Amino acid sequence: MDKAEAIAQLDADGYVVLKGAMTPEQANALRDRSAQLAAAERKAGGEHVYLEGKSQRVWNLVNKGQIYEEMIQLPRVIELHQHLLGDDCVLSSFTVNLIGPGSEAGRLHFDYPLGAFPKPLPTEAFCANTVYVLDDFTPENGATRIVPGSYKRGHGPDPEQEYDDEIQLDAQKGDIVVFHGASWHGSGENRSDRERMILLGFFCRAFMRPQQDQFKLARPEVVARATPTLKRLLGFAAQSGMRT
Ligand SMILES: O=C(O)CCC(=O)C(=O)O
Repeated sequence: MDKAEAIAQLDADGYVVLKGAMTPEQANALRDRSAQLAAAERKAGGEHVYLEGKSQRVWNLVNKGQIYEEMIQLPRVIELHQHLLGDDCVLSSFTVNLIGPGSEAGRLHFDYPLGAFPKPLPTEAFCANTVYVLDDFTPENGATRIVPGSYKRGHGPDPEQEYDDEIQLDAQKGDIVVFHGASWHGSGENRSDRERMILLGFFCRAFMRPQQDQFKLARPEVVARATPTLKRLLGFAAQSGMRT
């Protein structure tokens, strides 16, 4: 799928699946490193678990391995976020999201900080997400659910309601999904006996406060070797005047 086709689908449905956007080597390296990090954080304590302790997030991936620095700035990912959020868009957070066996479905929602916005929301995006698929999605293993076109409704989902037009993403290990941050989405119930892993590369407009302060958190060695694109994503071009 070329860039124009991807944008057309993104604008129509609020999401697009980029088939085979990672090489098998990249997907394997991301999965291995992310599994290592999740296990190490559990062992060390202080890990972030949720959904009754059956699911886990690992935060701040930019600092946790060079492979993440490379993968967050894939041109095919960045060009779609720039389409949605402007050429100067920044990284808001980059996390592992591991849905363990027996996890219930996550709540259907739209992304931070849209809950705090006046409604109705405009259809223009203020934030947008990227799903790096590291395990084949199946209907049983917690594949991400999404309501196509929901970003045009101007408000979030009602958590008490079921939506007939909700679907589960059909994607395989190595695919990347980009979606408009106002698209209603959530993780599926994991009825399988294996965990389901994705990465979430979350972006926002340059004038907004990111979910994690990438500018302050980035380690000096990450900044020292950062490409101009990564530096911009970390917020180096988006700081307000610092003259005293
Ligand atoms: O893991 C998923 O499938 C979706 C996760 C999600 O929506 C979130 O963490 O905000």
